[in-house]
Amino acid sequence: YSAHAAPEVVHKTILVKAGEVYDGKGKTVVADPDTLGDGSQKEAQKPIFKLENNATLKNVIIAAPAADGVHVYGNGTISNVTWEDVGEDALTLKEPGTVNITGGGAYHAYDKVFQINAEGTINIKNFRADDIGKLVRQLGGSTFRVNMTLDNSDISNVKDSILRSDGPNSKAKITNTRYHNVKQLFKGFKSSNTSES
Ligand code: DGU
Ligand code: CA
Ligand code: CA
Repeated sequence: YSAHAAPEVVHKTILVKAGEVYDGKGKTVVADPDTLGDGSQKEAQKPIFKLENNATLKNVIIAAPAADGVHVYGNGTISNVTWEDVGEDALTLKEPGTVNITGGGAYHAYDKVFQINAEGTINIKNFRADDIGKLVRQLGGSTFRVNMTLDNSDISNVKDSILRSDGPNSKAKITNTRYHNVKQLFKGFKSSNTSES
């Protein structure tokens, strides 16, 4: 007897269609390493979840291997999702949109947690992250406009920085957040585009 159900092994990316809600009701999922990816730093792994525009993902624990996590195409709502052991990265914004991430957390990301590959906004609130490289990374070398906010969160053991961009047009704001052993809050922004309070 065990109090915990075995994790659900996802063999093929789960599609959450435009405007729909996927409620995991607290279940744990892992990637099939043979079909989605082993969660290492190898590129071109597949996501466990693909969210179309205005889809919602909630109440899911993503354990190892986590492959390429969650891909968001447009606006997305992520609520109470925990990445126990981040794969290549945890979530990627693939097409312009706003992603609202509330509750949950991300642990043991060798490099990036949230990867932003398109113009947009990422709002992170009531989040916990520990043992990560970066919490948010705008695609290296890109100059499209990204707006990052982090509020009421608890962030520890960050090797590089919490919010990272190379884009002179991007903005970053951190409010009401606790840190422990964080190398840098912001990296690669114009300093007039950052604020912390
Ligand atoms: O060399 O293209 O990390 O979407 C850089 C790569 C990198 C992306 C990104 C991602 O920026 O692979 O996973
Ligand atoms: Ca990558
Ligand atoms: Ca990736």
